[in-house]
Amino acid sequence: VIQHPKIDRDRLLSDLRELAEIGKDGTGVRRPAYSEADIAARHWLAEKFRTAGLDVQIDRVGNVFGRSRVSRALLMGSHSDSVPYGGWLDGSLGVIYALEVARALSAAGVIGAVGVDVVSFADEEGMFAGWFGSRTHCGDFDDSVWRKFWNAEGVLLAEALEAFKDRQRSTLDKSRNFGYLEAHIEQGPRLEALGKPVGIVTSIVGIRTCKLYFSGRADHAGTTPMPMRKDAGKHLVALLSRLCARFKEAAGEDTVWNFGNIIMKPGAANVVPEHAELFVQYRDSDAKNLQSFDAILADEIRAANAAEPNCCSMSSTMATEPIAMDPHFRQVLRDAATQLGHACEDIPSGAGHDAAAVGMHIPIGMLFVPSIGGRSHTPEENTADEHIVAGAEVLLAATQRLLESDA
Ligand code: HGY
Ligand code: MN
Ligand code: MN
Repeated sequence: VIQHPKIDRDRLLSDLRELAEIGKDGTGVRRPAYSEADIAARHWLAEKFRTAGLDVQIDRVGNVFGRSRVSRALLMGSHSDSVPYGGWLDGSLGVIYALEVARALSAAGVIGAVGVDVVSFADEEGMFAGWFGSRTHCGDFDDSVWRKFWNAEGVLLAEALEAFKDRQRSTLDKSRNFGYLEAHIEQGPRLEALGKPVGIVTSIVGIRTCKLYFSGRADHAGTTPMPMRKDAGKHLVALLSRLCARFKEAAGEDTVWNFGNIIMKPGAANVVPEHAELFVQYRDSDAKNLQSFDAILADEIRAANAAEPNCCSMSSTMATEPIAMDPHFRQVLRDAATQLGHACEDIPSGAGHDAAAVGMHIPIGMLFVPSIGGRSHTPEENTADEHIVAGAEVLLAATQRLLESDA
């Protein structure tokens, strides 16, 4: 018997809160990729997917899938890893939404020829490499990168992946997954300011993330005369201050940039730094602005090496282009929100999402719910329960329409 599918509000909220217990840190979570808590959360999800009647796979890089037992399905989900001191909803919301939608559709007897596949991608936050799980699943990373990326603790990606060494690889099956739908908290202040519970994402920014390495020579900081020093830190600071000035000069209206970490080694007040690292990231939805920043960075590295041969090198962990959402998915999300009487607004995403990686291969759509105070990537991150429930209802209605239109 086909019934009207319904979000179970209590089950949705309690699953979200239970997941937030894993790696809980105050009001937030600490589940950086492949930490004990991240892996525990993946096993917890696998059990939830199994109980929902989905076929479970944890793959070779830790992506967790719960697949409907049909040959065609809409892929839905997000990620369950977090930044080092993250909030409880970033990523988790989209995964639990997808699970709840799959449960609601199957309880109502709606899943016929076309179903829902639920996923939690691994290392979305790029503790090793941004969107690592989704990009690997989509075939855009081969195993050579396992030996090229480290996390901030100096753990090699290949070593972190030992936890999944007995697992099979997964590959995006385009004949099965005809699209990918991801819901997420907005992580910014716009929906709240507009007083609207739902955002229909228009595009995701392009992102460049890289590390700059500086080399010098360790020496006694009290006895080595200034002209004799090879100071890696001095090169870093000089280049950083030039980047600050030139980025500001070249920025478009919406360009953002960040210097997320500085490392000096050996790291003592009385030792001249032998080695230094600077994390640089910039984002824009206009590819031209990204290219001007690329050029400035390359130019400054050249200038540093001209002043002191081989003192500076760069390695990029992410260089993605802006990507637009599928117009049909956007329309279906908008219709679903309208049908349910939830006000919605078109909104670009300044945050990166797995959808951007998957969207290189199949159509994508994204829905946002408001973030209280616009806060995210901090334990302060939160969303009102009523908005959490509203977003799930819109996602459910949109999913049902997408399944019907594909069937
Ligand atoms: O960094 C980001 O934009 C995202 O939260 N992964
Ligand atoms: Mn995040
Ligand atoms: Mn996220």
